[in-house]
Amino acid sequence: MLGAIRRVHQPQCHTRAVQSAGYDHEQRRKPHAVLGAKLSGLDVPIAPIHRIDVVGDVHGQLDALLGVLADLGYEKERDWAHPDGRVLVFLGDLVDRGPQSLEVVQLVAQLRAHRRAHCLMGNHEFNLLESWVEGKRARGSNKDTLADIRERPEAWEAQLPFLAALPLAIELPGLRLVHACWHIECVRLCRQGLAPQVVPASSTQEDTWAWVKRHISLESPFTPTGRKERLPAWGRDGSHNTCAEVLIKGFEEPVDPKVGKVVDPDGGQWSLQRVTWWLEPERYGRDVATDLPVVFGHFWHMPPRAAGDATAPRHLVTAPGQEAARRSDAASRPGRGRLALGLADRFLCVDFNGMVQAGRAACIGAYRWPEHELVWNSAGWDSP
Ligand SMILES: [Mn+2]
Repeated sequence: MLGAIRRVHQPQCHTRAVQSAGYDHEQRRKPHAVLGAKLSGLDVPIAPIHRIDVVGDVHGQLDALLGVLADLGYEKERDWAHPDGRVLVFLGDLVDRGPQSLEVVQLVAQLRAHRRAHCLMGNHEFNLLESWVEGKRARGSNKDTLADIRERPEAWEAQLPFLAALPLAIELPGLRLVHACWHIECVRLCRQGLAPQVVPASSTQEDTWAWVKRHISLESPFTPTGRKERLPAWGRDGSHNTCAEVLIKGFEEPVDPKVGKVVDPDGGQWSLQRVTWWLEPERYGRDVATDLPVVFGHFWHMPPRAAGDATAPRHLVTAPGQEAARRSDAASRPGRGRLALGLADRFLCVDFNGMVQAGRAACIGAYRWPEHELVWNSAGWDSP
């Protein structure tokens, strides 16, 4: 009975809404066409005892990650405990591009097991699981990691349950965390398929790790063995463009014909580019909530030079031939720093991999909450 209801209701309602959310080709330029349903704010009071550090895309850069963890005050010799009981939240994209994807995954999985961290799913984990477990054609960005999986299968297999269980979203009272895009209608649609695990408060002594866990609002779309069975396949060819993918990949649109193509960090050239959803409220209207800060990664850019430069800027799209300008811009940025944010800084992208794309060192960013502060580290490189 229940199964029959699901089969009749869910796919139809989802397909219509998802198509209008910009998934099919006619609608691709109009992601704002969705009827937004504004999330009601959570009314749980902020407990000042709970303090977190949100870490952006790591992409296999273990040294820069260790640098930023030390800058944030986590103590390696004490099993990565923080003296103030702080907890880390990783925004996903632990793997690919950098030299030590497996070691980064092992460290974050260990941090999670020891209740020092939570971790969301990024598009690189999502795509990796699709190729590794489901046999989907590998993307260029995953190829090195897939080769490493073939070389070190046992070590990677041991991390599969961790990777397959990465959740999609965390909603703390006063803060939203997601890998790429907080799109209200897609979050709502995901909720219908991916009910959050309800974890009641254990006691008044609830620690910060348990408190954050209780606010995971969307769980992983994968089964524990890495199969994508918890979401129906949407999109024209049935293989892509789910609401979950909007949260971890955002939207894309055709590149301006005057620019032609854009170059990605793996050297691939694309005629579609990422939409900077947080900068275009006129296009998104009700689907981008401005009532609470959103911290996300995915849209690699540069660390700020000064206060006022901190709200996520336009995504760094590199057209062929712009590499020299990008390098000189990167050279003028501090490679390591700490910066207090302003009240107007509501959309915060902590993916500073624009530095590595411009030929400088890797740079891992973090957002401290509730201090409302940015911290970043480029593994031994301080200033220009
Ligand atoms: Mn990403």
